[in-house]
Amino acid sequence: MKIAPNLSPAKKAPKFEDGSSLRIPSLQILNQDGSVIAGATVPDLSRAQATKIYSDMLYIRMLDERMQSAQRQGRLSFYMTCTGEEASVAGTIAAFQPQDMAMAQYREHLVLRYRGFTTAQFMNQLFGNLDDLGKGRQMPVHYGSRELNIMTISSPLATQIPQASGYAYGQKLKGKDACTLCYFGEGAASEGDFHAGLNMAAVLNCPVVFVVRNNGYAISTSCAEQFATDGIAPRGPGYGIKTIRVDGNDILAVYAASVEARRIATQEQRPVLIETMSYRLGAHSTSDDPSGYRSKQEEQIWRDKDPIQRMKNWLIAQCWWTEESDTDLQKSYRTEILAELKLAEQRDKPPLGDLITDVYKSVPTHLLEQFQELETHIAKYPDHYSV
Ligand SMILES: Cc1ncc(C[n+]2csc(CCOP(=O)(O)OP(=O)(O)O)c2C)c(N)n1
Repeated sequence: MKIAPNLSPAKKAPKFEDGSSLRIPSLQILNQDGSVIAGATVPDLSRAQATKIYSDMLYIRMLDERMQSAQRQGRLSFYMTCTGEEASVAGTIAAFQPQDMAMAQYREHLVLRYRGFTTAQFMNQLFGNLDDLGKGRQMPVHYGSRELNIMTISSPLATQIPQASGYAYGQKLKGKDACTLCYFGEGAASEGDFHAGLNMAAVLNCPVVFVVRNNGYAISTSCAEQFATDGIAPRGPGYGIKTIRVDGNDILAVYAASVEARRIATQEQRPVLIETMSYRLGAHSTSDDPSGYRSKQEEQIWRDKDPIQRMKNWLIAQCWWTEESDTDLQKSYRTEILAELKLAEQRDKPPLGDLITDVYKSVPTHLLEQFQELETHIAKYPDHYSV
């Protein structure tokens, strides 16, 4: 829906708007103890789907713990965790359909898990081995799966945003019951691509749902240093985009908003912006140390709002889950992850020649020359290379 500029004369003295009157509240349904807030509407969620969502959140927490340790042990070069933000990712992806395209930033591996990416597939990518779908050409955590409709991660911030608008425009032209789900952090929303992508989606009425995970920091830069407004949500209406802000640690609030967002995108054929308010409990990546830019007290405040604990409390209150089933599941996930980790790190690396294939139909001369130089270099310093 387009709104024409209001040209009616303002009769009073000049009045400037700075957006301070537009403060968007956060939808919340669950209290931390798992009880439902008085008057809140609980979304329709079956026991099977609720326990699947919860199990996947738990799995990613376990995976992140194990892989963070593996990196510290020197077995893995790099890793990024989703810790603290699991509900923001699980509650959104669960409301979408397998035919919907998902484009993520890098902290949303729960999307892959939810759609069926296996532990072996995670490990093969992380170790860049022969069975990695990306043939070992990407840094760890740059997953992707054509089969699961998940676009491969690329680290330059916000590039996926205009791509998502364009992809959704294609879905619109094809008239499919499908939309695009696009994730990014609040830091990425400072990139020009954010503005280009959202404006394009609004003007062309693209069926795309943008999910901005507001986790408080862009590496060491806090929200207070990133923007002068009330977060990212107020920007949505500026583009004519239906927007909602949710408590990102509240699985029911995230899910309820996402179900409606998908309905708007596919049935009304227009974009939606969801801002999930959460906190990155871990470091930005294994190369970061948050003790240099934030306090332990601040972290503790958010640890007390843990999204996994909150959902567990709700599941137990529903009589859908027990502490015993929780302990058993954690144990089986740990065993599976460790076993696959050991297999993946021992698997051979892809052939070096894979480096220059796939992008062009036939390998161009300049790449061939670079590859030959590389081979000569490796032959000269064989001890430096394990390939
Ligand atoms: C274009 C670009 N600029 C800078 C970086 C370096 N960089 C990587 S992650 C990051 C912070 C992103 O923060 P946010 O979008 O809030 O996501 P979060 O990591 O908090 O999930 C920066 C600045 C980059 N990858 N790409």
